[in-house]
Amino acid sequence: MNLDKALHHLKLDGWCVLEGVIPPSQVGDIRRSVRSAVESSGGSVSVQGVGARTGLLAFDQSFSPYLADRRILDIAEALLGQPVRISFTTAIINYPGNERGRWHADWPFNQNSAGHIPAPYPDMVAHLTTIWMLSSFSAETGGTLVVPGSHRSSNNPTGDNGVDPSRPYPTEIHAAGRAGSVLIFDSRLWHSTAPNRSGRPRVGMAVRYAPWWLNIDILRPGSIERTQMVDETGGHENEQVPVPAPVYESLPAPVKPLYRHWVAD
Ligand SMILES: O=C(O)CCC(=O)C(=O)O
Repeated sequence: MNLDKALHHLKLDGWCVLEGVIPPSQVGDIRRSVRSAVESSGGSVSVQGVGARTGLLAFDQSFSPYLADRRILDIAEALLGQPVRISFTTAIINYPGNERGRWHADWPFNQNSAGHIPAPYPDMVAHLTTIWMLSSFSAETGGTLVVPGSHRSSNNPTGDNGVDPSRPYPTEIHAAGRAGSVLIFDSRLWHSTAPNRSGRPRVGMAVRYAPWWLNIDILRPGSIERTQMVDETGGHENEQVPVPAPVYESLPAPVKPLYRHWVAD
């Protein structure tokens, strides 16, 4: 898919799939490496049967060369301006039999997060979510559920918009693709964890790309924003540990600018 077509889909549908971002010859090793990072680091569980590891880059760098894939950065720069930064790097494993998740839009549009743009939010692209298919995604394996076009709404089911977050939505579909593909969507798009009905874990990775002008410091442990809006209020918010300096130094040159803002002191 070329840039114009991808931008067209993102504008109208809110999502599209880029195929072959990780070559078939590499994706098996990366899947095993990410799975091992989740399982050896005691990753958190958000939905029953789903394993996750936030701040994944501190634990595993096997996938790092692909984060600066030109097709992804061209889309991100066209929609967000330059420079673009990575805000989240989280591994997600749907184990066979996992529960369905709840409809939500991602940070900063999730109204349950301490840091959010209050609904009704303005109609602009402010954050991009990518879900990396380290296993093949399908209706059977638990390919992410999306509601096409929902990014054009100024609210989402976390914001009491009349849609039950726990129930199927009539126009929902599964994002599907071969291992090595990347689902990219406007973070306002309504989406949900899907049940994995296959016999194998579905391994994925959520990487989010933010514009330079969006304040993401609430995600950083110890920041003023996090202290004020999460620690002092007891609110709920995602956390992304900073990248250790030796890990940052080891990153490929094109990837370093994406994490320069998030290196541990
Ligand atoms: O792993 C998936 O398919 C969906 C994950 C998700 O909903 C999220 O990271 O916000």
